[in-house]
Amino acid sequence: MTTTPAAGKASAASARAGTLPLKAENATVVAVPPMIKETSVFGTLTNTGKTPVVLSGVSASVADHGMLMVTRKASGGMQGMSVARTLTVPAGGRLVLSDTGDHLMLMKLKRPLRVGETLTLILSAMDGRTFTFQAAVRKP
Ligand SMILES: [Cu+2]
Repeated sequence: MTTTPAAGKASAASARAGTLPLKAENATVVAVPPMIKETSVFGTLTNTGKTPVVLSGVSASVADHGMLMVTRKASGGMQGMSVARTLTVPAGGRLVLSDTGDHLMLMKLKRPLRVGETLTLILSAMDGRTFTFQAAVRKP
């Protein structure tokens, strides 16, 4: 008789979920003055896989937490950004992260960022897969 506890299977699958089929280009963390405790992350994500990658989170050791953001024109013509539960990188396609569109944010920075330093960021998907990439701190 073989039994496979569903919960155990799920957590093991999550631990072994692996790496998302993504590439990051021009990944940039916007340099902010030391008193500013949040910043944005821009760049281009390319999905080299055959299925969409649905991102559900971002993290970095320099920040308390990260957020996925979208920027949309509101009815008054002003641009407003809001938190998104997911961002999707289409199969074989790209997601451009910019100040006028989708982007990532790092919140409650634990220390000032230095222009020119490289930070490690981790994107995660609903299925537990992750993608670790480097982003340079640059002035906007
Ligand atoms: Cu933002």
